[in-house]
Amino acid sequence: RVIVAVAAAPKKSWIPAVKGGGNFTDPEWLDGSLPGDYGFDPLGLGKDPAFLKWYREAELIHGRWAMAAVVGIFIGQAWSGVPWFEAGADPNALAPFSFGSLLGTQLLLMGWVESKRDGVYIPDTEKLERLKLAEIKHARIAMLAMLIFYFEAGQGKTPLGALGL
Ligand code: XAT
Repeated sequence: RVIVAVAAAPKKSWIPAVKGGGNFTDPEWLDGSLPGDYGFDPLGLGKDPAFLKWYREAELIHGRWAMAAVVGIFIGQAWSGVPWFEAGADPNALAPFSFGSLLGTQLLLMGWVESKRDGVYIPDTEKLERLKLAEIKHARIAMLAMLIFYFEAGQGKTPLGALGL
């Protein structure tokens, strides 16, 4: 146990260490075993291990949707000129492609992904941990981006518009 503690890199914390010791110590339920654990849980939501597992699952799923959404919001508007928050408003608006091409594209892309399912690529542990950390970091920044997109939309602004594009 001692050897592990000595060998492991010091865990990064969300709050810089305060000289002379602050009031912040990482909660013991955040032991660094989860990728992207910086000891941030002031409300203690993850105290119960079952909840912690559930919250991590929710964080990942929200993050993956948000990552897809951020890309979709940029590409959708660049492609069609329609802001993401108006895309569903016009019942007469048509997608710039037919249902057939949508279905065909879907079949090709999903078929390709599914065909990869058997010979699953399993990176070595070190690489896997790096990828997991990258995923959770990208997921978090995408969720933050979505939050900002919502505020922007409240002012009638789009991400592309706000960038002056
Ligand atoms: C608190 C304390 C606790 C520790 C900790 C804490 C903080 C939590 C925070 C959570 C923030 C979550 C966010 C999630 C966003 C403080 C409680 C860590 C800060 C911001 O002790 O918990 C539609 C049509 C359009 C095209 C397209 C479309 C789809 C959009 C989708 C968006 C998904 C967004 C998500 C955002 C999550 C359909 C609108 C692409 C799918 C999942 O035309 O936009």
